[in-house]
This record gives sequence, structure tokens and C-alpha cells, in this order.
Amino acid sequence: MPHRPLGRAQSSPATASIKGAPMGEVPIKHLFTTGLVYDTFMLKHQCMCGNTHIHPEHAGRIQSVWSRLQETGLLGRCERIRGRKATLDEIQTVHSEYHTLLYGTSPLNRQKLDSKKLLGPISQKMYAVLPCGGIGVDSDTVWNEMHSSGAVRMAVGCVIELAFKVAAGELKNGFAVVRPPGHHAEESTAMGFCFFNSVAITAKLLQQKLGVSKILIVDWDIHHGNGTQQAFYNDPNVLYISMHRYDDGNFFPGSGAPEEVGVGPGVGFNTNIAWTGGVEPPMGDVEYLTAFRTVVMPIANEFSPDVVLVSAGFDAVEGHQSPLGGYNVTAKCFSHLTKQLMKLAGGRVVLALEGGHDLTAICDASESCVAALLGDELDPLPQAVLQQKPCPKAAASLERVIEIQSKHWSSLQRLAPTVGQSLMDAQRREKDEADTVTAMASLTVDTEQAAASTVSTETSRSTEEPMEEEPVL
Ligand code: Q9C
Ligand code: ZN
Repeated sequence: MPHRPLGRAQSSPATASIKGAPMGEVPIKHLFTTGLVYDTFMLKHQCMCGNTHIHPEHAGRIQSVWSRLQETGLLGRCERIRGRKATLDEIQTVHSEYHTLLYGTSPLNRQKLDSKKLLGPISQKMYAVLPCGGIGVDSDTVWNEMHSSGAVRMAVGCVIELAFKVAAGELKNGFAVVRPPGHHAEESTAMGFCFFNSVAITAKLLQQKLGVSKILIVDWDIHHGNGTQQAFYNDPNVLYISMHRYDDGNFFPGSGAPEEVGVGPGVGFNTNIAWTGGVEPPMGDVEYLTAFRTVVMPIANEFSPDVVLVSAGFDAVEGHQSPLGGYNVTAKCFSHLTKQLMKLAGGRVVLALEGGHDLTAICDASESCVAALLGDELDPLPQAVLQQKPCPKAAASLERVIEIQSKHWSSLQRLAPTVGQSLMDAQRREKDEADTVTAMASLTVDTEQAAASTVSTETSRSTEEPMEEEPVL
């Protein structure tokens, strides 16, 4: 028999062992790949009124995003991972038992629980009957008694699965195409389309099950993530940074003041970049990039996280009207923000979709962010964006955050005077500063060398004598 060596495809695939990886061995190609997760089970969460037009958080959102990733060929370049429904125990890392059972069970699987757990009140749960004819917590936060619990548990489980693979080093980074969103969901409160806080639950599990020590959560949805802030308010190991429209508490959900910095050991580990002043002018790329330059990235670098989770809502993208938006950030801007975050945590970044209902906006932004995660070269920022100064209201909001947070993050101080500068001017100034430091360092080295050579000739006859420490300059 002629001896024929097996090709790679015919033999076992190339694998690598990873410390902490649940499977022990994973294909090598995954290590360099962006993971994506999506499951059609999440489409079943729909108001019983059947009218998707009056409910902006509808199934078409994630269907459209998933199709866009398919059509553009991005999906084919990523690794699709399997989602699953989160367990009730997992959900209870953030939510109360009552809340977990209320929204995590359907009449079908509740029967089994009822007898065991004596959940009297659950079987007669109270919902509002909405003007549309459906039921829900409010007209945003609708509920389908048969199908919603499976969908909301799937959204959580998808984010958990993806983040665990990234944290364990089985995937480079990832993007979760999930709904309903989660960042407004508090321990025992469903609101703002949200029932279970997928990102918060994932962060708790990364701490508890994988022993991840420092987690950064960046929330760029236009709304403050009140649920996420609450979940980690006293925790110094989870840094929450939110950028949101605040308008002195007059924008939903009303929380997220810059003075909310955390409590107890968590003081300083909650940062609210709270835009104020309405939409005259609306915030845009310049303001978001300036916030990253002067607050988000300096604090994030100082914190030095092991993993970065992003509550990636896209309702700040142009195309969203108040009260679900009002800003003018471009979809492409979010790829630049993503690229900056990839400099942290060895690149272990996981984005999870939160809000955003304009289909063009959320598809464009998701596409841009996945391209960034894959390492594609980004379109450069337009010259106008680089040259423009942030609007005075944004500069004032940033000055306020810096004033409050510089007590906790020393890198912020020197940036306070620069918040009004254009990105181009700031870049030039930073380069000049870096050049000055380099020049000073080489000057110091030259002087030391000169001093050393002088000393060595002078003391050539008594080498055992300790050298005097000469002051430089
Ligand atoms: N009457 C997300 O983007 N609208 N949620 C409140 C008040 C709530 C947005 C209207 C908007 C929630 C995830
Ligand atoms: Zn939102």
C-alpha cells in the first residue's frame, strides 16, 4: 500500500490547550477569531397585540443585524458559537428569586417549580393591560406569557457563552446579537424593554466561575444603564463607565448623575459621563471621541481590566428621535470606539447589543463594530471631525466628570484643560509632550554618561571607592 500522509482536513484539526478552558482543547483558528452569537429563540418575545409597529424593540432588530452580518461576509469570517438559555441560578447572581421566577418561567415549566418552591403569588402574576391590547410592565416592556421567558433567558445565555469563551482565550473577542436588551433591569425591576441584565449577569459569573479579577463595563447606549450601575455599585472589581444623555435627570431613566461614583469599597469605580443640555446641538462623533480621549480611555488604562464588556446600544446613532435618541453619532464612530477598547485587556472585548431601533443605524453600527473586532482597517475619521472642537455643553459635562473623578483617577488631572480642544490639536499636543519626554530622557542619559566617564577617569586610581551620586543638570 502506498503511504499517503493525511492532510490537515482528514486528520484532527489543529488544537491548543488553554488554561481554564472548559473543553481543554480548542481549534487554533478560534484563538484569532471574532465570535458571534445569535439564536432565533429570541424572536419569540413579541407583544400579544401582534402589532410590531407600535413596539420599537421588536424581533426584526436582531434579524436585520444578523442578515447584515451574513450579507456582508462578516459572519463567514467569524466563528458562530451556540447560545443557550441561562439557568435560573445564573440569573439570580443579579436578580431576586421572585423576579427570576416571574420572568424566567412560563406557565408550562412553572408547574414543576410551583409544588417544589411554593410560589403562590407567581401563578397570579400582575401585569398591566396595555392600550394596544397586550400585557406588560409598561408599553415599552411588553410580555408574552408563553414565549417571553425562553427568549429573555436565551439573550442572557448567549452573552454568557460568548464572554466565557473570550475570557478563557478560546476566541479573540466577540459580538452578541441579542434581544431584549438588559441594562435597565434592576434586581427586582423590569423596565425600558429590559427584564434580565445580561451584561451584569455575565460579569458576576466571570467573577464567580472563572475568577476574573477586574472587569470593565463600558455602556454607550444613549440611556443610562441604571441596572448595571446598581449591580456593581459597591464593587471595586467591576468598573462601570456609562456615556448617556442625562439632561439633568430629565432623560430616561433619570439616573446617571456624574456625582454617582459608587459606594463603600466601590467608590470611584462608577463613572457617569452625563451629557446635559438637550439636543441643541445634538452630541455627535466629536463629543463621543473626546469623551473617550479625556475620560474613558485614561480611566480604563489606569484600571487595567482583564476583560471588557460593552453594553453596545446604538440609539445614539443618527436616525433616532427623542425620547429614544436625539443624537447624531455616526455608525462608523462606534468602530473607532471599539478599536480603542481593543487596546485594553489583551483585546478581550465582548460587545452585547442593547438599545437602538432604527434598523439602518443598528445594522450599520453592528457591521462597523464587527469589522473593527476582526481587525479590519477602518475608514479614517473625516477631517471635519478631527478639526472640530466639542460643543461647549459637552466640554462642560466632561469638565464636571473630570473634576469629580480625578479624586479617584490620577491620569485625569492633566486632561482637564484639554477637553475643549479638537482631536487634531490634542493629538499634536500629545505628540509634542511625548517628544519632549524623549528629548529629556536622552539628555539625562547623555549627562549621566558624561558624568560617568568623567568620574571614571578621575577615580581610576581608586576604583574601590564608591562613586558619588552626582545630581543631573
Ligand atoms: N414614557 C433601551 O434603549 N422609554 N431602552 C420611556 C417614558 C424608555 C430604552 C418613555 C426607553 C428605554 C435599552
Ligand atoms: Zn437605550
